[in-house]
Amino acid sequence: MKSRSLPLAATTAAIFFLSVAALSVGTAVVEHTFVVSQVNMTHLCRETLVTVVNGQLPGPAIDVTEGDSVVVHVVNKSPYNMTIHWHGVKQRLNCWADGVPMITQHPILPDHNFTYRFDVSGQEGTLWWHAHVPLLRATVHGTFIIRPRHGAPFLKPHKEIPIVIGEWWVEDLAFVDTTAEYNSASTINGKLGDLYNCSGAMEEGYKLDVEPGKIYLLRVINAALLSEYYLKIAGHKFTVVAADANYISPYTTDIIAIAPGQTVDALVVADASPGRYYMIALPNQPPKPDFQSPVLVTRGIVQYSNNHSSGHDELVRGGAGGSSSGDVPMSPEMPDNHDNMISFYFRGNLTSLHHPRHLPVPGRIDERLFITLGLGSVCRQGQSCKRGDNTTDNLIVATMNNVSFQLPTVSTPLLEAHYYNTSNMELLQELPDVPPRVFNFTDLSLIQTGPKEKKLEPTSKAALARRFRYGAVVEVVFQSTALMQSDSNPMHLHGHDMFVLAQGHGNYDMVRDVAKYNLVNPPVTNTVLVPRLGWVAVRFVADNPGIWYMHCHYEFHLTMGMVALFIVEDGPTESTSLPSPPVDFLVSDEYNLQNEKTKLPQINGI
Ligand SMILES: *[C@@H]1O[C@H](CO)[C@@H](O)[C@H](O)[C@H]1NC(C)=O
Ligand SMILES: *[C@@H]1O[C@H](CO)[C@@H](O)[C@H](O)[C@H]1NC(C)=O
Ligand SMILES: *[C@@H]1O[C@H](CO)[C@@H](O)[C@H](O)[C@H]1NC(C)=O
Ligand SMILES: *[C@@H]1O[C@H](CO)[C@@H](O)[C@H](O)[C@H]1NC(C)=O
Ligand SMILES: *[C@@H]1O[C@H](CO)[C@@H](O)[C@H](O)[C@H]1NC(C)=O
Ligand SMILES: *[C@@H]1O[C@H](CO)[C@@H](O)[C@H](O)[C@H]1NC(C)=O
Ligand SMILES: *[C@@H]1O[C@H](CO)[C@@H](O)[C@H](O)[C@H]1NC(C)=O
Ligand SMILES: *[C@@H]1O[C@H](CO)[C@@H](O)[C@H](O)[C@H]1NC(C)=O
Ligand SMILES: *[C@@H]1O[C@H](CO)[C@@H](O)[C@H](O)[C@H]1NC(C)=O
Ligand SMILES: *[C@@H]1O[C@H](CO)[C@@H](O)[C@H](O)[C@H]1NC(C)=O
Ligand SMILES: [Cu+2]
Repeated sequence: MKSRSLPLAATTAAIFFLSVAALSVGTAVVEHTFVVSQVNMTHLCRETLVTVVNGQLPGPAIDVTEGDSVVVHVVNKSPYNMTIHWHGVKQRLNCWADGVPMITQHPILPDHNFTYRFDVSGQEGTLWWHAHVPLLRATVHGTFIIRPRHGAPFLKPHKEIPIVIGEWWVEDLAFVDTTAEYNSASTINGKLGDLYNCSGAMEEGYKLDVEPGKIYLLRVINAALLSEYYLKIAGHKFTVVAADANYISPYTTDIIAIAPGQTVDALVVADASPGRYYMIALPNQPPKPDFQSPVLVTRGIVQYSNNHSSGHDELVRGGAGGSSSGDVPMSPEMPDNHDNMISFYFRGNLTSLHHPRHLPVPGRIDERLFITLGLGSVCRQGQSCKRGDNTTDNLIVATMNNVSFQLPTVSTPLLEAHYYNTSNMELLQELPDVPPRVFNFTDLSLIQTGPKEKKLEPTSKAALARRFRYGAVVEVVFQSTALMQSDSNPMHLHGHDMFVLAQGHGNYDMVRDVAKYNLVNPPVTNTVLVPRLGWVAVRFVADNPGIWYMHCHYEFHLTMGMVALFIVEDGPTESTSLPSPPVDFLVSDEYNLQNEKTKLPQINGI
């Protein structure tokens, strides 16, 4: 192991201002230590063992200014393999820090450490971090805020408030069956709220104190595994100003739709009559015949401070009169949880703000992909099996263009194999540009109900990947299908932002739908929601060499294989090529030595 002494401050952040001349004035190195461990937390009358960072849920916030460098020492005291992904951080020329196990790095084993180092330049806004290990991201996550160096293009808020929407699972996540179980509650900033109680004791809810007339910036993050959420605050409106750390032309609405992986920044003016107002987050879902999950609403309270009184108790009881009378806070009217049009319209109303950070949409297209998202079945064992109502032979998997992702069994992470030209890369199978067969993708009769493993479209598993030349402009149309179910799909691309050109219902029709493209000011995001029984067209520039995970951010679609790797090749120069791994990055032989294993893969050059 390369010896490198980690700073021992095992808590929170230490910020060092560098005097090194090479760095531009004012940039800092922001250093954190993340101790991942298990703690007992009690909710809903049950004690649950949860994996968290620094004993907190949500975990520690990272707060930096554009241009800063970030150093995070992860100390894994949990019994699980761990990696941390910096969701939405582009990691330009630094794919090594992207945090995907066996793609960009070896997992951090229990009782081992790993240090992430990266710069946050050229982007600003609300992002987040989370474990990139199945399910554990439900409790291993936190905010990642990049402040603009030269001010944001909207009114300076009085306060900035993170609103992290999450889920509480009473089961130990390590043992959750990814196809059958649901969370037990939804949460806002880790709190379940007063819609949940046990033995008569209500769960604590999130409380936001506001002062009349002041402006608040809500930094909303959906850290949930399962659902898109609708967020409302009674008596108040939101003005959306950013999404996925890209500015949005101010859009005023009384409801926010946010899918797993996404962030929305919205200004809220405390302009209602002083009182108390519920903030409600409602998960949505497709209607029947899709399988119906329990509707787990959570709520917090926005309460006006009353400067005529001094005590806390007075504040909690709320101000006099107004629209929220007495002790009962005013509730927002929530839509039906099957109303997916609210999400569709919310997204349809977003356009990017004219801002120096926003580049024009590239006009030329070098590569076109049409990717269908669905479910299929593979044989549990062997090449062939009986299909039909027999529930033992088939396994349900999630697919892109009729192939389900399966990590090849390799001992070297793929990025390392790619960089050092070792042989593993032959194990990858090319993601087809189009699905193998055209059918009515959104035909409702394809939705399967009843027993889960009925006869399904047979499909296959492979390590799906697609290569792009450096600088290629890629257009991807994602098409949700009705194969077995009619879920939407929040597709997340690592290392790049995407221009979201258009969305629609039904089957994408190239001739008809190109006319709907917004090539002027489309929103730019790292996660795009493909509507249920519909499609989305995106464009991105493959200008960040490395191997990037591209996947659905619904945890169960992800674990079931709705993944592909986008490999961006090196450009012609050093500044367009993936550099060598960072000095303290353990490549496989070092990692294996550290873990006292004996079989070493052959690595050149180190
Ligand atoms: C959690 O609680 C269980 C049972 O109460 C106990 O055995 C265990 O040691 C606790 N674990 C931690 C990490 O506190
Ligand atoms: C953790 O990672 C090691 C090394 O890659 C692997 O051998 C082991 O199976 C992993 N453990 C789990 C629980 O995934
Ligand atoms: C991990 O970091 C902690 C805290 O800095 C240190 O005490 C421990 O020795 C390190 N463990 C390893 C395996 O390097
Ligand atoms: C507790 O929850 C149940 C239903 O889940 C509800 O009927 C009851 O009124 C709640 N109790 C309190 C004190 O809120
Ligand atoms: C209310 O009180 C707080 C602190 O007690 C003060 O900072 C704030 O300016 C006051 N707001 C108004 C509207 O008077
Ligand atoms: C914008 O939102 C409004 C209100 O929900 C809706 O009627 C309209 O169709 C939306 N516009 C687009 C382009 O989606
Ligand atoms: C499943 O298949 C096995 C072997 O082919 C058969 O014995 C069994 O009865 C079948 N079960 C059902 C529910 O059809
Ligand atoms: C990998 O192969 C490429 C092209 O063949 C070559 O340019 C590069 O130097 C090789 N990298 C290493 C680390 O050997
Ligand atoms: C596809 O299926 C949908 C829903 O079942 C139906 O409304 C539509 O007409 C079908 N389209 C074609 C081209 O058959
Ligand atoms: C998917 O691929 C399988 C082979 O793996 C094939 O049998 C099936 O017909 C394909 N389905 C579609 C919808 O293309
Ligand atoms: Cu999905």
